[in-house]
Amino acid sequence: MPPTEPTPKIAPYTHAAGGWGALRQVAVSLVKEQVPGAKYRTLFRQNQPEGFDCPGCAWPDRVHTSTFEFCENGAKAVAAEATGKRATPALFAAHSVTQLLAQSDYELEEHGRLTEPMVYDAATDTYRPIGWEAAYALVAQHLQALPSPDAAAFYTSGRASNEASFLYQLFVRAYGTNNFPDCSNMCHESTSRGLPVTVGVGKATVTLDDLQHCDTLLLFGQNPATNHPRMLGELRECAKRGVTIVAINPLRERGLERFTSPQSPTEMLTMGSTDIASVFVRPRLGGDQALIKGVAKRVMERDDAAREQGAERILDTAFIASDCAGFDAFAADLRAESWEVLEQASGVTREEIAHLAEIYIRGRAVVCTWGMGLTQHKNSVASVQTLSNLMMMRGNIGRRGAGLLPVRGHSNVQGNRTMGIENLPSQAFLDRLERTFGFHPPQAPGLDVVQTIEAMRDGRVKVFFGLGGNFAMASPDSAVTWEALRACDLTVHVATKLNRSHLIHGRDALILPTLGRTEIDLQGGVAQGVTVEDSVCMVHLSYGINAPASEQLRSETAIVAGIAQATLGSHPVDWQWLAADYARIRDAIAQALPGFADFNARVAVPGGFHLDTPARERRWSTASGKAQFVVSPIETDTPIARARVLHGERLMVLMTMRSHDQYNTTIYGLNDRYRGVFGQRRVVFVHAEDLRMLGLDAGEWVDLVGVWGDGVERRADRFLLVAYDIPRGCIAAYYPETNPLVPLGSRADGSGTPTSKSIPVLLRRSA
Ligand SMILES: Nc1nc2c(c(=O)[nH]1)N[C@H]1C(S)=C(S)[C@@H](COP(=O)(O)OP(=O)(O)OC[C@H]3O[C@@H](n4cnc5c(=O)[nH]c(N)nc54)[C@H](O)[C@@H]3O)O[C@H]1N2
Ligand SMILES: Nc1nc2c(c(=O)[nH]1)N[C@H]1C(S)=C(S)[C@@H](COP(=O)(O)OP(=O)(O)OC[C@H]3O[C@@H](n4cnc5c(=O)[nH]c(N)nc54)[C@H](O)[C@@H]3O)O[C@H]1N2
Ligand SMILES: [Mo]
Repeated sequence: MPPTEPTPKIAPYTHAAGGWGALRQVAVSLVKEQVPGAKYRTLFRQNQPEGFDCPGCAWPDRVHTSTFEFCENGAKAVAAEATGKRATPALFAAHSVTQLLAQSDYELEEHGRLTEPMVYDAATDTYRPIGWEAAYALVAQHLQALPSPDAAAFYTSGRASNEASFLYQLFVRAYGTNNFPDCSNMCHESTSRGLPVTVGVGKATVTLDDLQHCDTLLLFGQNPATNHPRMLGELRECAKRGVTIVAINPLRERGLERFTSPQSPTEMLTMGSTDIASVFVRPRLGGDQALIKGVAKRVMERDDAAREQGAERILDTAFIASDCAGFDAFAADLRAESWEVLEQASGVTREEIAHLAEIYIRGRAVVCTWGMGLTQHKNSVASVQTLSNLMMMRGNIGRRGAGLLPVRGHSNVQGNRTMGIENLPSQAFLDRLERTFGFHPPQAPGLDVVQTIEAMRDGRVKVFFGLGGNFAMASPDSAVTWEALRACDLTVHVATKLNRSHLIHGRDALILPTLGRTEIDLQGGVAQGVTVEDSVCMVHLSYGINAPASEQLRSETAIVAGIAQATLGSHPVDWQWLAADYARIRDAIAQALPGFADFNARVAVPGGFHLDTPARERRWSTASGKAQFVVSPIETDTPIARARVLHGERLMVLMTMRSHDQYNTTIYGLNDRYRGVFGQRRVVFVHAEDLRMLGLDAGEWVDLVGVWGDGVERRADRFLLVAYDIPRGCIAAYYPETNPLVPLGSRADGSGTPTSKSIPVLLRRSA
């Protein structure tokens, strides 16, 4: 049974984010997951020195946390992993794969933790148990039989530890391919491809310390109350300090308005709250590039005026002269850009843009953060680069209290990349692997997520291996993705819980159950810690504290080592020896990767260490050796613009986003409390005027019909219309229900990220 509230309803939420509502939800999820009493202490060891790193999100911790860092959604993530429910072989014996496929995604995960390795048996259409060694042998046999290593693809979701991911990439490269599709490709790739061009590193240039010293915070395209709740604590401190906080988001997200801190007894008792953002700027979907460019243009205009009047300059001319390249072309492009184009493309008036520019100019130390609202559009790389250019104009990078803060999703997605989970590895990285391990790594670029789907569909990739995640549900264009997975010779999933990806399988298929981060990982009788890297590049240790969900579980590191040994023998390293003590893997990492010297010693310090980001020290690892200004034209002939010509004002641009009760494809419940949605997920948020224009009423059911223009029919049926405060022409609905609408061919320029937040659709009244 899905976790329905008594009756589905839409009821605007009028309270602050956090507070008692959040606390009550923690109790609800502990009871629902049947978490055994002894494990409640799990919650209190989350993100504390000597506890485990929360598997929820990648928001950093303050080093000296003394009290329980409360977070409702972190607690839900922990409860989901510490659940008392089990998906044992009996479940698979009682249900064929076809029967399981008929269950909802919620029901699949609700079966609880996987307990034994399972192999697909076509004769009975069921999964049945298989021993670990036999499972490794089956993978090895398939990999060895492929015509080329490039006929296999190795997916990673962002929870794998540094140790597991390092060993994984070493194995895959020693096997012979760079085919590393990963969740980043669908997430912050526009950041990871965009920033290296401008500032030389695709990561944050700030630490939490900088948040304590900034005076202005610009938050782009992020919903922290739901997705990074611990960030609200920092925002609250900033607000109390008088920091000017601007939320740039088509939606007025509740957590950006007001927040009651569960850490604050006074606020909890007085039902008080802290106002967070003082200013809201609401671009239309995908309008950020034009908005940011407009702010930059206004900064130029103000500087031009200041120079003429002999007043104090607005630009940080010293920084631009000493550290930057390409400024003149950038400035010329800004001066030539038309305000009409910028207003039209951003959906924000010139006056509002000027107001935002004044806020930016007044800031002596500006930090800007961003999430998926900035990265999942066609022009996302340009948006990220224009944003970093705007920050460079006033020297807001590499200075205390100022800098760039892309807020990552999965708890170790950033560490995965650092470890080499990267389909486009740099030559320097490959050379270091070669020097350290004495084998010649593959040099050709590998496939990303979308390219992997295309290659499986076309028969060029025959083995799909997933280290975590839910590829079938998280990927775009579900019909094509499913067809692609089903065309494989072998699909393998290392997972904690059952999900649909395990049921959309190849001819042979394996489910390999693994330890979660909250669980004690014993190797040779010794508890192992793993390391992770958060959004501000702090690397620290994480120790599980719960007993494993089943005695048969193996760690991801052990599973990778087992498969590597079965496939390659002890080449180029003794896999089992490395995996027997994770400190050995960290020694190998220290040898192979820059920045990790003395890894074991440095990570033993509580709180861990900060991984050097050169831009923070104003060292620029760019092609020019300088912080690079980039000219980004505003594109007007886009697929959406063409669809608008065809469909007029009836064309709606859809963003797919997270509700409060989900972790990506894992659905915890059916409420989206802060947006006033209860007991249901198939809702679509539309502006009241657009409803009137379309002749539709709130409360009616509609089908969403894709109009990407490639002749393929894409639709998602039966969504409840909700009148909502959202810019005209823009609509919103939840992921992953809407993934069938995301066209495989609709990708961000320069990063290949599926454009999950700008999908052209029409609304049709359901039959
Ligand atoms: N509880 C919980 N925590 C999570 C996750 C989860 O599912 N549940 N997922 C994790 C992962 S992998 C990630 S990547 C992060 C995601 O965290 P977010 O980046 O917050 O993800 P979304 O829910 O996709 O929300 C995107 C936000 O961007 C806004 N937005 C959409 N389009 C635009 C636009 O064109 N411009 C602007 N300026 N804003 C826009 C939306 O209104 C929304 O507020 O959270 C991580 N943490
Ligand atoms: N339309 C649309 N699509 C999107 C997005 C969007 O905003 N809109 N967002 C994109 C983003 S930002 C991301 S990051 C991707 C997410 O894509 P994924 O990372 O592939 O998806 P998740 O839902 O996070 O994966 C959940 C599964 O991971 C497994 N799991 C959980 N913990 C562990 C663990 O410790 N080890 C292992 N091995 N397995 C574990 C469980 O079996 C669980 O079912 O989706 C992307 N897809
Ligand atoms: Mo993500």
